[in-house]
Amino acid sequence: MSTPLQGSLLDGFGDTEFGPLRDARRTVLDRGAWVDVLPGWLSGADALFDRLVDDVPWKAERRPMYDRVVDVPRLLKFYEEHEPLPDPVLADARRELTAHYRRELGEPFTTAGLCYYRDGQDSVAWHGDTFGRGATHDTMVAIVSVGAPRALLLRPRGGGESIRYQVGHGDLLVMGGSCQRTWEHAVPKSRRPTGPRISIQFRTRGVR
Ligand SMILES: O=C(O)CCC(=O)C(=O)O
Repeated sequence: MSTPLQGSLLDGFGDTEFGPLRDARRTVLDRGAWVDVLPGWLSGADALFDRLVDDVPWKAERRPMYDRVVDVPRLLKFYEEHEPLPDPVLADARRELTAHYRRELGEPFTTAGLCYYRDGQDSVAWHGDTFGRGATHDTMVAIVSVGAPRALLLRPRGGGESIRYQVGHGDLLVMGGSCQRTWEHAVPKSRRPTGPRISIQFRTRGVR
């Protein structure tokens, strides 16, 4: 079921500001993984959501599954390292994240992957970002969420109890350390009326 986005009352009048990244709370997971969370990092997130819906050339993809080809249940657009981003706020966010994490990460965030979950039926299955260096090296994936909140789950690769985060309306979640190869993450479908959400993932060169 599709539900229109209801803007947060706390979202100001559309100007975008970033909160201090030093306020992010880190949870250390096992096997060398960690997650930083900073709710409401971005103000003006609902205005950004509206602009991204209109300005990003969203693509519907299909992928083989067993003996069929199925729709990927979300719309996508990936911005390569030197590709202009669709909104100046994304460039500002990437710069802020790089300034804060660079010492620990050892390199800048370069790419931006955008996913548009139109309603609760859109989702992404359990996976780690293991195309490229994420399969063998520690890295970070910084996710900024705009639009309606969705559950983002993490679980240890190979099985174990999952951890649930609720992300939307300008929240920041950063997966770091070995997280992409030792843990998996997913955004499950929701049976409840669920508004649209856009996830913006910043990664380093060679990680996807
Ligand atoms: O929706 C999200 O924030 C997660 C997206 C994701 O895991 C992916 O595109 O690889």
